Amino acid sequence: MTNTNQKRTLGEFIFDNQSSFPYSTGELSKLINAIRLAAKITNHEVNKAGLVDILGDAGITNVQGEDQQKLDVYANEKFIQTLKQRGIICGIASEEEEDFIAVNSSDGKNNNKYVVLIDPLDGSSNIDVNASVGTIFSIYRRISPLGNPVELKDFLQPGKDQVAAGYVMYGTSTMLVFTTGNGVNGFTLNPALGTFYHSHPNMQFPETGRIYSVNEGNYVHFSKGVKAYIKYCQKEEEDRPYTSRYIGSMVADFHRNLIKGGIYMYPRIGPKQNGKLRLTYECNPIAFLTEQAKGKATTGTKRIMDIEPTELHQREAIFCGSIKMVEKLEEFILNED
Ligand code: AHM
Ligand code: MG
Repeated sequence: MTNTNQKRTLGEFIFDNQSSFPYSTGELSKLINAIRLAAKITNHEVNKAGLVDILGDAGITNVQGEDQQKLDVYANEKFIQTLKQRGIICGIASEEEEDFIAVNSSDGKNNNKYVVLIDPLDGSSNIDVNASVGTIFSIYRRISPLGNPVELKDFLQPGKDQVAAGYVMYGTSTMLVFTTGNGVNGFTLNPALGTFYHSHPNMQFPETGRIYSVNEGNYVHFSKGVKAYIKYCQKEEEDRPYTSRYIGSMVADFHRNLIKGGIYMYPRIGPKQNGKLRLTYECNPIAFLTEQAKGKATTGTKRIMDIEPTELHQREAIFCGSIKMVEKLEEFILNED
């Protein structure tokens, strides 16, 4: 067994790397620290979910018209509260809230420069069956002037302007994986000590892989190119058929593919529909991590991080993962008749 004492803690990693964080004034470090704290609080609740009355439907519907689970509500509150209280952000937007939340100081002004967009508990249909769920976050510098109230445009920046992004996976182990634009690093929580250790340095997608992850129940709605690519994955030829693996929890599906090599797909479901996943809360942070891990993230025809968001809860199709697999999929989409 590896001695965790030999590994750096997340706190040590942040301290050692502070100078390589964009603009390095220490605020981004504090922000990552606040996410670490909220992750630990949420993790504690997720871990004992089967024992207490927190499973199931909270009886409220969120802005997407979906039932909110009690743990969704809990995680949403904890992340917002923790980030607000630390005095390091000027605003936060959550997948579970209709509008962004402005964070003001007591004088009504806010000189903090960062905004956070967060999906507090993604994959919530997995909660009641004790499968992995995750938190996804994305951090930008505000573009409105310091001291002024935060504005919608601060949250609607293209993914390429992110300064940091990451996820927490509440799985067999709890992990925090993030990037500040200098590669992707993963930290595993030692639950006995309550400390994250640097278990996965410099995570990178294998150039290619043998796993494809998609909800094939939606097959009938996919475009011809996507259908043809799925048939290609299933064909007995060279190193195929590939293996189909789909948990229905983006963080868990993405994390597995990052380690083993693979492609995650949530295509458009019908010609008039966008995908299911939200550009700002899910696609952009995952795309930033993908590119930092030497993979590729696209809508099929366009780089995810080049899209200019027009609304907070906008949905997009996404294909991400090992570069060669994503490029092959793009070929099928380009050549569909
Ligand atoms: P959620 O934000 O409502 O939890 O939905 C997002 C989740 C992703 O984690 C997952 O990849 C996808 O929805 C699964 O959707 P589906 O059940 O349609 O395959
Ligand atoms: Mg989600």
